[in-house]
Amino acid sequence: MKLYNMNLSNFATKSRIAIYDKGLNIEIAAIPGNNLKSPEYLKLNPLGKTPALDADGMIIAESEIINEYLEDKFPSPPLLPKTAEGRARVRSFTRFHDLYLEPPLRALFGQLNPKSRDEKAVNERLTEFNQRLDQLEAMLSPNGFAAGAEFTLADCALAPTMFFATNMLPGFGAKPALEGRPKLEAWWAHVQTRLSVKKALAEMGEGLAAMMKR
Ligand SMILES: N[C@@H](CCC(=O)N[C@@H](CS)C(=O)NCC(=O)O)C(=O)O
Repeated sequence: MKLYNMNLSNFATKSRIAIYDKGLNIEIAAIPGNNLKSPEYLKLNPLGKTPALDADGMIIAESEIINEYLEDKFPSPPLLPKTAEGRARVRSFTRFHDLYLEPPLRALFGQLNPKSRDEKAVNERLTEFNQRLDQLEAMLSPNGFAAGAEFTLADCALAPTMFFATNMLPGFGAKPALEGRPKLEAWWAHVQTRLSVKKALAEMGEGLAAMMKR
């Protein structure tokens, strides 16, 4: 199997964390043509997004579908609880991440340059993102990882986006993401001790440093 990856992508990092945590022998591959819209990559993944998994010939797109597939295919060690209720709890985080938390942060990527920044749009997105962080604070378990004492797909989804949040918000002069959010602060410190997260976030950091250089 092969994961079509970009280290700086929070969605690809979400799937790399699951792969590393399960200790899977999956090749982490560059995007064919080094471009998400190259004809050779679009042929594999018409969405032109990263990540995509080549599961021995079947291409699976969308990070959460990839992670759920990996869980189905390689259930041990598990990244989902055994009970239906536990699974629903984890999935409420992954869905919250994809639908509500990440989009306002993503909308800020195009506003990084202070010279061309649309201040009104930035303020709107920051307000929305802060509301989402408050909702996350309310949802987080006080027991170590996002959904409880066990590391799960919820942590895989949230950690890469929080990497961006903690690195990006100061650049907008915004209130730091962890300030006034004690559960989020405790979770963020704890999740970074997980070796799979440590490795994947270090790779994101390398990707960020390379982008800043450019
Ligand atoms: N919902 C998708 C989002 C993937 C995504 O947007 N990836 C970004 C990189 S972080 C990308 O490929 N962007 C290029 C584009 O949208 O054209 C997933 O969960 O995999």
